[in-house]
Amino acid sequence: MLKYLLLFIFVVSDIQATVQDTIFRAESNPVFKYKYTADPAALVYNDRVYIYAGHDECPPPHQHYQLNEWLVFSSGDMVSWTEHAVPLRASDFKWAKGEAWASQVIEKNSKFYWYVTVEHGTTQGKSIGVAVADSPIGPFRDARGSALITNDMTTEYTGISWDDIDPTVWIDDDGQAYLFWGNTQCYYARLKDNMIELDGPVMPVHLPNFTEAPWIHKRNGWYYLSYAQYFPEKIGYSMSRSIHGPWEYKGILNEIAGNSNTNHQAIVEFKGQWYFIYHNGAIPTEGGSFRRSVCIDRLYYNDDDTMKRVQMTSEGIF
Ligand code: FUB
Repeated sequence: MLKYLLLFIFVVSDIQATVQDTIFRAESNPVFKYKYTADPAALVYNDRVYIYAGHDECPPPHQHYQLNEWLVFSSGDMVSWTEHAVPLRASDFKWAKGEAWASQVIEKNSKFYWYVTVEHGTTQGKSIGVAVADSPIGPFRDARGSALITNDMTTEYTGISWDDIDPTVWIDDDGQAYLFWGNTQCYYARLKDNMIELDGPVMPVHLPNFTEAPWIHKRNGWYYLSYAQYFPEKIGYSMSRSIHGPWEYKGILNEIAGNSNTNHQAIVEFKGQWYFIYHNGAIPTEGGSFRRSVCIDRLYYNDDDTMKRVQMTSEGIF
C-alpha cells in the first residue's frame, strides 16, 4: 500500500512540474508574449541565462502598477525558453504589504539570493527584502523574516517614501558584496558575507538625473553603472575604475522604450555576447506602462570601452 501511495505522490508531483513549466521558442521582441513581464534582471549560471521579472497584472483599462509575484524564465541559447513555476510572491514576505517591484538574483556559494522591492507593512514606504534558495529557479523563502532596507533608513537623503526600490547586487573580485538601489537618489552599502545583512552605512551615489533602476556590470577592468534617467525614462550610464566611484557620466545608452514610461535594464554577457534586456509596452493592444513586456537586444562596446547606444528592435536577437 505504501509503495502505491509513494508512486502516486511521485507521479502527481512530476505532472505538476511538467504542467508548470512552459517551453517555447522566442521569435521576436517582446520575448514573452503570453503574459506581461516587467523589470527584468538576468543571471548567468552554469551555461544558462535566467531572467527574473515582475508579473504585470493590471487589468485593462486600469492604469496602475499591479504586481503580486515574480516570474523566472531560463534558456541555454537565448532562443528556446522555459518558464518555471512561480518562484516567489510578495506575500512570501510576511512583514510586507505586497507589490512585487523590481529585483535581482545573485549566486554565492551555490545559494541564490533574491533582493526584491516590496511595500512594507508597518514602516511607511517601499523596502527591500531578500529571499534565498538552493536553485536558481527556487523555491525561494524569505531569508531574514524582516526587511533589509526600510524607508526610515534613508530619510536624510529624500523626503519620499519610494526611494528604497530597485535593488541591484554586485560581488566584487575580492568577494565583497554590495547592494545598490534607489529612486531619485541612488544608494549603496556593503553586504556581510551571509548576504542578508548590511555591513556598514548606507552611502549616497552621485549620478546625474538619476531616476531609478541601477544595474552594475564589469568589463575590461571598468565598472559600469547604468540607470534610468528622467521620466519617461531613458537609460544612461556612468563608468568607474572602482566600485566606490567616482562615477563619470558617459551619456544615454537607451532611448525611451516604446509605449512605456519605464525601461528597466539588465546587462549580461552570455556565451561571449553582451545583451541589453529591458521592457517596453509594445504588446498590442493593451500593452503600455502598466502592462509591460521584456525585450532583448544586443549590446556593443566602442574601442575605448564606452558602450554604443542600444538599437531597440522588434526582431530582437532571434
Ligand atoms: O515595476 C514597478 C517599478 O517600475 C520598478 O520598481 C521600477 O524600476 C519601474 O520599472
